[in-house]
Amino acid sequence: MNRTVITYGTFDLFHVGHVRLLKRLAKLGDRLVVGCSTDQFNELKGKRTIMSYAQRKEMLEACRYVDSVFPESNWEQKREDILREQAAIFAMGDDWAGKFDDLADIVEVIYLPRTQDISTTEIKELVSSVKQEKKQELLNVCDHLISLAQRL
Ligand code: C2G
Repeated sequence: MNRTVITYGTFDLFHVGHVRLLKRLAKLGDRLVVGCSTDQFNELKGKRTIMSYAQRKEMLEACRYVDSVFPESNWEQKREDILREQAAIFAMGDDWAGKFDDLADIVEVIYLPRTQDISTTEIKELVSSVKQEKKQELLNVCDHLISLAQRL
């Protein structure tokens, strides 16, 4: 009997935390379907993504643990998705622990431990700090050149 697992996420700047979650979810059943948050829905969630919905969907579809991807555009659609996909298991990382227990009347709800020490937010912070450093280096060089030019 085909056992479908359903999950949701933004999956921006796809990283090893996402991969390890999808790998564990795929092992829970025969088919893994993913609701990927649209750019409009992320705005609603107060999230600005680096990668567009189309790019994040393409990344997920390229992941061998994922069988299909559909758009997540609001909080209320999960019941409909679970019935449409005939999902037996609904699973998320434990940063969402307890948040979707209300679905337990139609599906088995599971929360899996997140992968520690990696997140899209941390990657964004790292990139912006490198950018900041580079900017400062450049400003220092400019100052140095100006002081050289002033001595001419
Ligand atoms: N995740 C993980 N380990 C990490 C980072 C993320 O296991 N180091 C998991 C999260 O727990 C989540 C999934 O990867 O189950 C996707 O994470 P996000 O892209 O941050 O998803 P989010 O924006 O929280 O969207 O309706 C639910 C929302 O769509 C969830």
